[in-house]
Amino acid sequence: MTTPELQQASPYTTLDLEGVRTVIASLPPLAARLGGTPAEWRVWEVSDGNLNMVFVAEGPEGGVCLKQALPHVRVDPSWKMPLDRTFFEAAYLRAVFPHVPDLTTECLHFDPEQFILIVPSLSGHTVMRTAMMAGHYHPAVAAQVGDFVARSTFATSLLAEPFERIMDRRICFARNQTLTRITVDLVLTDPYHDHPRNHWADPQLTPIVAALRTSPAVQARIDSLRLRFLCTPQALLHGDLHTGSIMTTGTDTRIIDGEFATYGPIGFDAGLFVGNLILSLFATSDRAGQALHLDMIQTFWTSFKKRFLALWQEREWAEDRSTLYYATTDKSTQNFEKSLFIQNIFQDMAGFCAAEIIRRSIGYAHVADFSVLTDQPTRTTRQKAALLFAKDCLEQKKPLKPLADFLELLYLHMSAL
Ligand code: SR1
Ligand code: MG
Repeated sequence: MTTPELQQASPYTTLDLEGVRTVIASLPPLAARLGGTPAEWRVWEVSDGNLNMVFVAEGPEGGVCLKQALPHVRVDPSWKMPLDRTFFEAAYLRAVFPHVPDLTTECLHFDPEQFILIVPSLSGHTVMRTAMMAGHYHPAVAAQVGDFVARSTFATSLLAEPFERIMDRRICFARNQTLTRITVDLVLTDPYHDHPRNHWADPQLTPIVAALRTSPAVQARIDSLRLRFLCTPQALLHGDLHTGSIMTTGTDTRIIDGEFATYGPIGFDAGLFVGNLILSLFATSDRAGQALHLDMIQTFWTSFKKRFLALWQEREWAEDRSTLYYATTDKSTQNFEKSLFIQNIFQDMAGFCAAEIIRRSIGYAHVADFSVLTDQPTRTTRQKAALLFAKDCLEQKKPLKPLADFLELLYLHMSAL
């Protein structure tokens, strides 16, 4: 897939509900998917994220979800933005869908002039964050997300494909610079400086923000994470894997919204997901709910690691060993290299998880999780605990060893709840 064509035959227009109906009616395979006549279809808007317009259209036979980029950030029209993000989301789906058909949606149609992406609708599914805020925690979902991260990243890494294919894909996604800039600024830079986009309502968080900004260890770690994000193209990342980018029925889970896709360190996707689980954990009052969150973090990591290593093992049975980049047949060298590779992903995961907790608490685009806590002192205590956990994570002198040390640090900060 090449980058979007800039000369357009028909000028871009933002769709309304009738425009959505007209677009779908003009695409016979999609119209057939809905069934009936266009007049019978129900079309409604479900825009929920910060950037785009999203609609669902349903007919007697089925439904589709239509997403269109706006020339600005949806929640802030003064923040102008090019339209090409749906191109990258379509390209991401086309790259990963063959490897995770049970865990994401298929790109049914992409219009490079109107920047419209159409996928099957998920009307029986709920956004994972919404489900968790209502107290529905499903450890099985964490296992599925672990599986998704393992399969989507392994398949698009040098462990699975010749470098020529990886390089071609890197060239394509290297153009996703508007959204990569958002990540570099909003996740990995702004919270550590004074910036008008940062905000927090509770003045009791201010001393922690000051401590984050004056801690040399935090600054150094964030600098190194920013470099890793930009200079470690291990695999094609989803790029925005928070719990609002996951829809689930509790049994069937789909990862959506891959518009931030870019090549980067695998631990970035893992870290954003775990960071959002931890934000939800700190916003959860009952002990049983907290225990389920801990279970989800462990389940996610175990599932990711198991699947990633299994895929790696399968690849070693390739007949042409010259296509392998870790080609040694010596088992102990192999195991050593693999364990180092996985440990590095874990280190990245811990760092990006901390950065995600911080940006979702004091930067731009906070999470809604804490809004379930109506008692202000309780909310303050919990937000402070989450931020202090993240700060501690970034300040660790020795790398946190996979899981046990990370969880110990988490337990330590949970004792403030
Ligand atoms: C201006 S975009 C703000 C945030 O929304 C998206 O979901 C990403 O998380 C981004 O950082
Ligand atoms: Mg999104």
